[in-house]
Amino acid sequence: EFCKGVNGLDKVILRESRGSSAEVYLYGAHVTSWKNDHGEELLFLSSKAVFKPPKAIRGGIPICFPQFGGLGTLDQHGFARNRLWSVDDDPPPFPTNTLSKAFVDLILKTSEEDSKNWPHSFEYRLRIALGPGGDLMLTSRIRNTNSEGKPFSFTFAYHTYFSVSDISEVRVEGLETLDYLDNLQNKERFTEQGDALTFESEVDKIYLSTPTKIAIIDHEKKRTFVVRKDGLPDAVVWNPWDKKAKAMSDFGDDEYKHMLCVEAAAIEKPITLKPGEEWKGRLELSAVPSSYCSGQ
Ligand code: TA6
Repeated sequence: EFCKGVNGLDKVILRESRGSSAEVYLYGAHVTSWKNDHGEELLFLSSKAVFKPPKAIRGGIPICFPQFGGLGTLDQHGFARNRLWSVDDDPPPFPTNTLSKAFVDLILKTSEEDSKNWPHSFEYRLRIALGPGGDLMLTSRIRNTNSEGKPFSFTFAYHTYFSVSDISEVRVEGLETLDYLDNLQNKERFTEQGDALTFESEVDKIYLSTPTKIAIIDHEKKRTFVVRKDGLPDAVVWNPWDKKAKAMSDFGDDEYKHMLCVEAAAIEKPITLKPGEEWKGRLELSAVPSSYCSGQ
């Protein structure tokens, strides 16, 4: 269902038959809400988020493309999250495993403006879908449409902000013992300790060669988010904590207590596409009762 969101920005609301829902702005193809069938909001969206281009919306699932972070010549996290996407009314057939009646297909193509900073032509098609059990599925297909034979490389992340009741009661399973680059220590490489991650201060780590499944356990809510990913070998874990939170104008001083970013990404090894080649990056989020999921 198409409607107007904050500041009159175009928004699509997806509703699944058993009651789960999601909302996505055409601005940035930005998912800003994902609710379970009890109407509980599962994503964090800052109360101070600015819905005003070209500022990225603070929260939900920003799309970081064609550059993650400040690693290259473009603005932080590239430009996809700062652009107006269009509805893709001629999508190529998506794999059947995105079976869903509640979905929207969006597309972003090269613009004159962006070609100045990123001289490549691409088509980025994104399908956002709600599965029968209320899972949220994002499928990105990025194709190199350069005519004069130039390959291009990019880094990528689904910069997902999960809503948690209390960050000090959250555990992350699936990243223990892995190597990571620590953004707080000059991106130096370290190895994670042997048990689940817990949080008591600012964290900004890029985990490398991560498993396809990561669990985020919210102890208080007895809820586990399960992140499943395909084509995305890395995972970023970020919480700004108090000092950085205060320094962000579009982020409440105390909001760090109620969010955690776990981002399915491709960063360490940029993805290179020859003309005509297409990359697919899939993210599937589910929220299950913890009693069911802990230890799995
Ligand atoms: O995902 C972690 C990170 O790269 C952090 O370093 C922090 O900059 C965060 O992204 C938010 O970036 P943004 O440009 O959205 O403020």
